[in-house]
Amino acid sequence: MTIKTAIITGITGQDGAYLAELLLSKGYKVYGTFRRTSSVNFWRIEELGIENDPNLLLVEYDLTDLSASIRLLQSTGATEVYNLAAQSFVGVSFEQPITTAEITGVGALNLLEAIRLVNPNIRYYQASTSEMFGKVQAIPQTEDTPFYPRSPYGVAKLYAHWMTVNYRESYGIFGSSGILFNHESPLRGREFVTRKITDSVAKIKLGKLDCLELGNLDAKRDWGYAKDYVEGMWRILQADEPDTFVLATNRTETVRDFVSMAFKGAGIAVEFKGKGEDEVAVDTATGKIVVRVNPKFYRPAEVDLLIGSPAKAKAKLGWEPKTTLEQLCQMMVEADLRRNTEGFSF
Ligand code: NDP
Ligand code: GDR
Repeated sequence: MTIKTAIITGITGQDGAYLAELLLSKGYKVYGTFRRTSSVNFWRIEELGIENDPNLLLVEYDLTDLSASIRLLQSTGATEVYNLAAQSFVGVSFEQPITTAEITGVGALNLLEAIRLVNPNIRYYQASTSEMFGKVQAIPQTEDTPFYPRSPYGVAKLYAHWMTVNYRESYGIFGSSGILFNHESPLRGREFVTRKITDSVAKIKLGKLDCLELGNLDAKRDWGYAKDYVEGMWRILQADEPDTFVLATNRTETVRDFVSMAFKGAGIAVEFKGKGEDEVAVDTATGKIVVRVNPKFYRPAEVDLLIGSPAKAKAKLGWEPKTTLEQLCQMMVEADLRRNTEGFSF
């Protein structure tokens, strides 16, 4: 039996770590790419216990370099490429729109060009996003819903998405796109709202923080569990034909709802009072304010409501999410309580 070889760009990120764990469990040889920085951080693959797996090879690589992309494909002989690398934080994309375009948009094109030049039989997965729907044109969003991105990140991802479709149609490359709605986990970066909330709730519970500051509490998101979603990525590349698939839970909740759920998970009941910038959440047992709104976390343009239909993925790939939002939130709160108790938290 020949061993399958895959490249995962962005191994230091949330999805890269979970996907590597999945592919290793399926017997793949995995090349995981990381960027050269003054202090590379492998805490996620270490937390999953896969950092010393002999089938996981770590390769230095930057998505913005076409020649590096070509050499990456030549030197590894991979037959599947999962392009997860990106400047993925929507808020930062307003401050660094050009960097975001170069990494998140043109970076994907570098890989597609490298595939075209080195081995057009490579299967390519593009990490597309519900942020491409932005100002939503239909509820729920499906593969046929028109796009209307609301951030430089969303626009850059839409470019990469259409390039994937274009390389499929122009050159017959097996380029598939997963339009994934928000997916979270204990490995989520702390700049994203769910993990910011669960980490802060843990610190408040342990007396290490008084109050959590957030931006827009009304934003509604369709939140799933990252480990369920990387299984969907793999299925997308095992399909008979390249295609585009939405992965989502078909349930939407506000940021405010997630805050209440996280405090409940830590045994604290909260009540929201006031409106707009004056809204706060109060611990009903102590009367203390534990959440405030800080407008510095507002975005110049917001995505108000996301809810996706995974019907096509279910019908064609047999994929559906397995983890409820309550289970996901509890898992994240418990992981952050443990880390903050042990005095270690990334
Ligand atoms: P993360 O932000 O956790 O990880 C992004 C990864 O990309 C990191 O490993 C990062 O490396 C790497 N990276 C950034 N810039 C470059 C570069 N120039 N060259 C090479 N690597 C780079 O994202 P997630 O794991 O959450 O998401 C994975 C992908 O899926 C991303 O493309 C994201 O945009 C997309 N996506 C995510 C969703 C989600 O809800 N999580 C939903 C839909 C799409 P470093 O550690 O050095 O910064
Ligand atoms: P998002 O995720 O922008 O949907 O992108 P994020 O968790 O950053 O924001 C979700 C919503 O919460 C609101 N919000 C806050 N967000 C952050 N980060 N910090 C806050 O303090 C805060 N307060 C309120 C935001 O305004 C927003 O409405 C994520 C990323 O993983 C993308 O890469 C991915 O493509 C999409 O999910 C799907």
